[in-house]
Amino acid sequence: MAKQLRLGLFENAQANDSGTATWRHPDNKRYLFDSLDYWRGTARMVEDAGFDFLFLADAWGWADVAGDRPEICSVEGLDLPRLDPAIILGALIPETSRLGLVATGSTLLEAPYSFARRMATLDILSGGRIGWNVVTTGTADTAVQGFGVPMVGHDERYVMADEFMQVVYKLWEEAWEEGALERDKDGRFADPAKVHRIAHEGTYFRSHGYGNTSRSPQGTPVLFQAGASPAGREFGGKHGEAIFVGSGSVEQLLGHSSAIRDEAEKNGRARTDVKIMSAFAAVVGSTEEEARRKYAEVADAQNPEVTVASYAWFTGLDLSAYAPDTPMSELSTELSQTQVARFADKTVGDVLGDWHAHGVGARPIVGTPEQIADRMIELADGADLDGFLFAPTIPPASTEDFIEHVLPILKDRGAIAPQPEQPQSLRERLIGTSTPALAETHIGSSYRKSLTRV
Ligand code: 9WY
Ligand code: RBF
Repeated sequence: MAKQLRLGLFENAQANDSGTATWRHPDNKRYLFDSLDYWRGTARMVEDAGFDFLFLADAWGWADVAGDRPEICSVEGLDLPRLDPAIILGALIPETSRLGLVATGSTLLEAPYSFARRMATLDILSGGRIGWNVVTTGTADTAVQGFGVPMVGHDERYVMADEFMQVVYKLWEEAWEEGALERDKDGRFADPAKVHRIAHEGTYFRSHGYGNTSRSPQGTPVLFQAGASPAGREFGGKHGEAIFVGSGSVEQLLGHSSAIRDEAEKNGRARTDVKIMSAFAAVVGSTEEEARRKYAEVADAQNPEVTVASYAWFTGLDLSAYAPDTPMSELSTELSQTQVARFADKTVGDVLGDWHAHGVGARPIVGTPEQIADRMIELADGADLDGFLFAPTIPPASTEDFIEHVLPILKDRGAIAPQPEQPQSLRERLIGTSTPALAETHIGSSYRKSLTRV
């Protein structure tokens, strides 16, 4: 019996993403990212197809090359403009009934008290279908300028993120107990014994008093995490419930998944308590030749200026300023370290070529539906993955192709987890817990007053 995979759709509330520019492609509709119809259509399509969740990435700031935002960024819609992912999720709640809805949020730039309320509101209104992708923001240099806050170094951002988690666990798990709201017109609205003051006095954050929202169905939204640097993995092993890894070979992905499961074990969790999902892109053709032709259309849409500007956005590094034979191992960044580390054995010239057509994102598997389905199963089995985060190269056409041609093969082979019969919280559906609450082995559940720990 094949392993039953979980599926998410990777989307981004801007015209392009992942450091590429495919918005001019005739089948691209995401250049209309600021229309509700685009998001409605996308959410319904993946819910009907049986995806477990829709995931919205997010970033702040803009590309900066030699002190300013290059004009190519506006010409190609590279970094800006975008919409707020959490508000899009709010609009999608009434459009969907089973789909998990996941938004990225930054621990560097959000204020924990208001952020906790925003997530709790979404979780309440959706009946417990919300997830939060915890990021420390890898596009930070210009982001902090907009916020007028100091820049924080890469590893320190994860220390700060850990403290952010302490504050939001207090608000989500400790402040309001389950069942605090009685809504009894002849009695009381809430039970005062179930409403608690919280206190946090830390290095980066202070918060005292009562939480602004009562406990939501899941309490803490399902915690997603994608940091691939050593500090990011450590954080993921402690707090993450679903972890995204980039794409790669079976060996590379197995390396990532076992490192993350090791980190989970160090935190008293089971290796299977973290669900590992790999970013996955596919260019599907009825023949290999057709698939290669379709991929060439994507690659042709790129130009070197896009590459330089978008690489600078994710890393702060201006590749055009280095000799092409410079080894990438000589470069370092305080921004998204993943984007330097993954090219450790390459030169600057290689990256300028390789970045072409997939940017930071997943390098597409190009082939027939059978070849793509085979590859997914091979990767999942060989690298101990729990599922995939499908990242469309041409949104939404690549997603439609995947659903129409590849998904039926995966379903036939029994490789896709069935849709839940009843609406379920995202945590029960994706993580496999028996209730919507955090597993008892998760650090966040130690903040729950009502939980009797043995
Ligand atoms: C995203 C996928 O440096 P790290 O690799 O630990 O620098 C902090 C952090 O922003 C980076 O982590 C960055 O790589 C995390 N990251 C993603 C990473 C991966 C592997 C598949 C998706 C990611 N999505 N950081 C985002 C995102 O949407 N926003 C973000 O700020
Ligand atoms: N975003 C980042 O800020 N830094 C990253 O290193 C990063 N790596 C990614 C890797 C993959 C495989 C994928 C699919 C996405 C990644 N992202 C990253 C998310 C990025 O593509 C996202 O669209 C922007 O950050 C938000 O506009």
